[in-house]
Amino acid sequence: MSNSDFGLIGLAVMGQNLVLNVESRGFQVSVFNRTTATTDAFVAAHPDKKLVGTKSLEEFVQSLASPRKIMIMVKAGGPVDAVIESLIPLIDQGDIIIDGGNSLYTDTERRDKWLGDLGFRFIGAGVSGGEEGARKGPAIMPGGPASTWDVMKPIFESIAAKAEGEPCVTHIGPGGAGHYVKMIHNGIEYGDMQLICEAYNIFKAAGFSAAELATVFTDWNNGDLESYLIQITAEIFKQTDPETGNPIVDMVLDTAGQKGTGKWTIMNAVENAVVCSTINAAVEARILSSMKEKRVAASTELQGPETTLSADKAELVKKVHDALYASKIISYAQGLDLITTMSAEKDWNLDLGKIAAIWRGGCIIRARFLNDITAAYRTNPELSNLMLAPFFKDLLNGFQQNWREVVSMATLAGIPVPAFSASLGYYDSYRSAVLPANLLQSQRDFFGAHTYERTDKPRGEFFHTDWPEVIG
Ligand code: NBP
Repeated sequence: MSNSDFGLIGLAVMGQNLVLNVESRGFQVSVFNRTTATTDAFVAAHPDKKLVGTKSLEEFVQSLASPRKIMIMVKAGGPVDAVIESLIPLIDQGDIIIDGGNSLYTDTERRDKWLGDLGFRFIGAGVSGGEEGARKGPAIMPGGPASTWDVMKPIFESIAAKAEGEPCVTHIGPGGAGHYVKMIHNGIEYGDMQLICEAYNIFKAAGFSAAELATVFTDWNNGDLESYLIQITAEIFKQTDPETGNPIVDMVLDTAGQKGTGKWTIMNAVENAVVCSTINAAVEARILSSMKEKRVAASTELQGPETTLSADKAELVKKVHDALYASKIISYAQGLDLITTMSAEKDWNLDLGKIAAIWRGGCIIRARFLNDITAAYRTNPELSNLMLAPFFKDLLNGFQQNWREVVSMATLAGIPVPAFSASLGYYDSYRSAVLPANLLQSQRDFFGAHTYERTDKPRGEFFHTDWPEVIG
């Protein structure tokens, strides 16, 4: 039987759910997994579906209609190369391989060239939405040749989430652009999660119960902060641990894991001289959280302030709302700035309006305010920084006072707010016509004769001072 419309390799959580999604749109799907017992169990569990289970890659490839459309959904890194190497002798010129995992975009660029040189077609597609998104409609960020995207478009558009009637998938750009944008999506996700955790930590210090927290987050989800992450946070606060009867969140150990996309985002930001301080704070907060034993030991050695947090609860909710929303705008402004910079660097010609639009549904960072981000970039595709779009500028100007009060209040009470304060630091630096870098440049000239420009001379003219010698 060689008539399946689509084939998928890698039947773990994401693969299985994507297969069921594709099948539910009327396509016949062939499946293969390295451990064939998984394939057997999966196909047996869905006897009424148009699935073709295969036990070898040869059988899998033979079961697909031409040109073959093969999606790889295995662990990122070496396994993707291993699967591609095994496929190469079996497939024909013009067949399409799609890597749907969280691959590093530079790996995708390498594979794009490798497969392109051999006459095959390759798409590196970021898929976001976790298990539920994969099953019901993820956001998909495909990169590769536009002509290959045209072939894949009907399937991708049918399986993607829909937002405001538009599918949450678009051709992002050539080569590794799709996986690159997925990486930034994940970096932004890190920022969003950390900002929510800092809001929670302030409320906890102010004596909010889990039930009160559930109410706050439910209310926020009914307002301008509406988003998947705020929604699931409200649900988390409602859950009780069956063993102890305590809120489940109080029973979860405060050490966070990470798989690497946040770190990759930060490394790329530094390489491109773009500030992503909110995401950086989020990555570092996870690192610090993982040092549980060291933190416990230091907690009895290093002193904090005497002050504790006392505030009117309703007033605090309003102030933290403003601090969270303002910091979130900064985080997106930084992530989108990085995309803009890389787009120019790589000549990708990325459309930020389209990218923001596909993040409105299916993915983990889906949020009401992505409608406003989409509108901002559709109105002005050349926007230099999201903070300066009229809608967001007005919000920031309105939020900034409460934002400062929250950062000060938390700092005085010894509650760590690294992402709130990093965001505020970026905001204040960006809006400063004058920064103290005049002193910094003087220091550089002092010890290294690095020269400086003068305030009273045209830019581009460089000066040096003969500084006094310092002994000792
Ligand atoms: P995993 O990332 O846990 O990978 C498991 C799959 O990879 C299994 O099918 C396994 O086969 C296969 N595999 C491995 Br491991 N090494 C292999 C090899 N050398 N050759 C062939 N197959 C190999 O699965 P996942 O969580 O479904 O994620 C798949 C991709 O999607 C990853 O890149 C992930 O980062 C990305 N992603 C995941 C999520 C999520 O929420 N989980 C969300 C978005 C994106 P086996 O059964 O024989 O061991």
